[in-house]
Amino acid sequence: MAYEPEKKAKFDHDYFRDQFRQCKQLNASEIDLQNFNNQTFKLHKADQPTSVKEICARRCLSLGLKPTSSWKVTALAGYAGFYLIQNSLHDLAKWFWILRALVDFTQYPIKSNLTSEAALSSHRFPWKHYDPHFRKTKSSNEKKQPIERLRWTTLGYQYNWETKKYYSGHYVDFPSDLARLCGFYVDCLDLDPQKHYNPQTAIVNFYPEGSTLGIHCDNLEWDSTSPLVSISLAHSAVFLLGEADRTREPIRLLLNSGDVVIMTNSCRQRFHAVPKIFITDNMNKEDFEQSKLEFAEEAQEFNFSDSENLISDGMKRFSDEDVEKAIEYIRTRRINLNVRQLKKLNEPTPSNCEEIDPRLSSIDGQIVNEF
Ligand SMILES: O=C(O)CCC(=O)C(=O)O
Repeated sequence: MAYEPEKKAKFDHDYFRDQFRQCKQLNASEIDLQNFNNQTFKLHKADQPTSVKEICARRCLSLGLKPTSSWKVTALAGYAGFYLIQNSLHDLAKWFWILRALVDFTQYPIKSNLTSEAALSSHRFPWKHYDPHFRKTKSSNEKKQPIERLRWTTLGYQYNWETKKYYSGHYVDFPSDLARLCGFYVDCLDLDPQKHYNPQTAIVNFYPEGSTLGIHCDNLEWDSTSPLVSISLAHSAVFLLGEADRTREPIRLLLNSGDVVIMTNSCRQRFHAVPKIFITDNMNKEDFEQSKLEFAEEAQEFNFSDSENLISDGMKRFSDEDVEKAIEYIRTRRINLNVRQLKKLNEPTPSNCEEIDPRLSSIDGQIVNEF
């Protein structure tokens, strides 16, 4: 990804930046969030509905998905290669991916904005060290816990935000369940007729209320035409999608929990950004219990054994404590799983993928336990 927020624009007027600043000021109580996307949909909705393959309901549910017939897929006229998929994930699947992001996708050796700071155990295993009640019992100017300062982690090939390079020497296995889910979406929309889709890297973005993601385009992967699959979880965000330059106003969309965006081919060259997080979804304990019940009822109909169902099986490894902590953590946060393919299937690692990241390898020393 290439960030250029502060770079002086090479054109007369930066319409993207104007819209970014406007959206940053939006106030949830003054706007109609339910109808936020209507104007964009009216102006740009493609004439032809995007077709989604009909896949048997059992296969969908095995991945925590609703039948494809109930998905709402929007393609926008004038924005080829952009798709918004709504109503595809079961509520329990949203919880599963939130827990997976927090419990599993934050752990060393996965790199994050925290691991560059120090070899402290609390920075490398911020979830384990997270105490959701910590701030309530200490004075309000107490320092934030590491997990509260976490902004991104990387899966698969590790990306260095300073050198803007991927490093093969820091490869962490890409989660196969996430690859399966993304592959399923790509297949359902028939975006990979040659069956080359193979995600190898992801950035997990953690957005506290008030945070933003600057204007950028995702074109640093060697294969920058393959579908990029982006899954929104917990609270909502305004997503701006512009052109390959910034001379026209971007369109704006509200992304809610469970919404999936796919950007493929030329759409990968478009500038985009997240200027605003809205606190919208009340994901609490009752909501969690309810989604567990509903999912179990549906799964029972199909007589799954646990190992046949990604969600029922996967949920087993999260403790009650993980769930309690996650509820507290996402009270004011959004999470985004941003999955990419780095290189074409069976291609060797490109020569411009450096072996070792000097900045990260220098901190790969012994872990210091803070507590
Ligand atoms: O959070 C989002 O929805 C978008 C994230 C994104 O654009 C990125 O990670 O490159």
